[in-house]
Amino acid sequence: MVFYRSVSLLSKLRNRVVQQPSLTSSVRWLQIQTSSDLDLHSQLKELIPEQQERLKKIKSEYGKVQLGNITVNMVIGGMRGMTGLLWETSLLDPDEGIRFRGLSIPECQKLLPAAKPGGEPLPEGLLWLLLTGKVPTKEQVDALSKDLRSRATIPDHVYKAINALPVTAHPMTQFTTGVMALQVQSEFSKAYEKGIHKSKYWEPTYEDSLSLIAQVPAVAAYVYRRMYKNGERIPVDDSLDYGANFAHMLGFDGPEMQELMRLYVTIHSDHEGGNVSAHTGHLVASALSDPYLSFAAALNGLAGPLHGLANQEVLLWIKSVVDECGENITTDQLKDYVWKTLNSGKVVPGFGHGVLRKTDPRYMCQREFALKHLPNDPLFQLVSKLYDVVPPILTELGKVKNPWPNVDAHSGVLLNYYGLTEARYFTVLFGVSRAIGICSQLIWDRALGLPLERPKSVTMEWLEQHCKKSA
Ligand code: NMX
Ligand code: MLT
Repeated sequence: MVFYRSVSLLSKLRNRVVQQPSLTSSVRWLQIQTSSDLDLHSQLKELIPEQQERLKKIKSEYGKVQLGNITVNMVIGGMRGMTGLLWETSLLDPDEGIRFRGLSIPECQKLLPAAKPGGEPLPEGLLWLLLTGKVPTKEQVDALSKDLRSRATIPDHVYKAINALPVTAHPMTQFTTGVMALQVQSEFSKAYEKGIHKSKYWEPTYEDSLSLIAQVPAVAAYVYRRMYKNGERIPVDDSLDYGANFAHMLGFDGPEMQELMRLYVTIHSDHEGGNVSAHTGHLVASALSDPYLSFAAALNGLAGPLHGLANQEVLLWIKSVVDECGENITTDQLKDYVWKTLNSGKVVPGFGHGVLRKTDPRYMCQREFALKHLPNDPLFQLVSKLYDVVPPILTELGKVKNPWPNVDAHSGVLLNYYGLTEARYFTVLFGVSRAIGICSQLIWDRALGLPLERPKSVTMEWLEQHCKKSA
């Protein structure tokens, strides 16, 4: 039965690849899982040698091929457009948006196993896909869910470390502190101290990564419960999948909130390698810092308002619009409010992107979720109005490269609708999800033997002299 389903899915995918030739390279080794092996670790063990060979061949055959010219603007402009990282788990197209191992978000929604027929993808399935490049069966996803649940218990000192902070500390500070406290259990650090051979680095990295992914929801949920629900902890429920369990530990058990959490965790997981959090995690891990240290560093980048904190900023900004103008705001009032924000030297949160040049497909799938489940919610209607009002204004500014909404423009109103109203907490949810993408790539970083990251920097004087010489 599983075999026949797999074969038919495989042929659907093959058709897609044939219809869209530009995708063939990104889905070169994407397959539907045909093996009945339920163990992710042994699947990876099988895949790693072939991918190591592939990288060796790329190095020896194409090592000297140029990938573009580096300009002064790139060096002083945040390295935009400069290709400089190997990141296997996902690839971002400026117009089309993210593909996870070659699959777009709508394709993931169709192909990855769900908790119920036609439901949102299970994040464990995405984790399997990111790690192996293969779409797992429901049985494999269930086995991975079970493995993650078995790793989910958090040592007591983690709660104590968080409790040492004032309860008013920002939720991201509390969350990162919890992740740092988890670091004492790192298998990679212990193995390194004992002198592990470099060919085996990926194995303790895998152990740390899976444990970290398993444990971040409970750490995150504790931060939420401590800050907003008198510190009453809700334990893991062994009957629930990863996304539903996270919602449950936060205190939300409704089936729609469970579906939202599955979708949320899936779509925020990975956005190729150059975004601030992923790049930071990858950079820190390149020094052979273990996954806990690397991911905690990544979270500190995610906590910045131009990156993950934008999801908090969006809901706070939307609520400030409502406070000032009421829920039934007219288009002209909304335009005035956007201009007021811009004229006071602030950004309009949730709009723009460093790479994307169209509406973020992560925004679109959240919009579809809202149209299905909460079409009459006033804040959703305000978000829809902003979709009409903001892009022309940002375009009028003349300097914004992408006036369209990103993932953060939509997530807050969905969470708010289901009762998760505390905007300052939102970036923690993003962080839980991002553990899946960053840790998946860290395993491959070690499996492929990627080196210490160390780009060259220059001074303004160096630039002036270099440019005068080459003029
Ligand atoms: N509102 C106002 N100004 C903007 C916006 C915006 N939403 N987006 C870009 N600009 C400005 C930007 O500040 C820059 O101005 P200046 O030259 O005076 O410094 C100018 O437009 C050119 O910026 P871009 O090249 O279009 O964008 P860049 O790649 O530098 O930055 C973001 C990308 C995402 C940081 C930027 O669009 C932004 O600040 N957006 C709002 C914050 C946000 O939503 N961040 C979340 C991104 C997604 N995520 O989850 O991480
Ligand atoms: C992300 O998900 O990391 C953001 O969209 C930012 C980015 O890709 O640069």
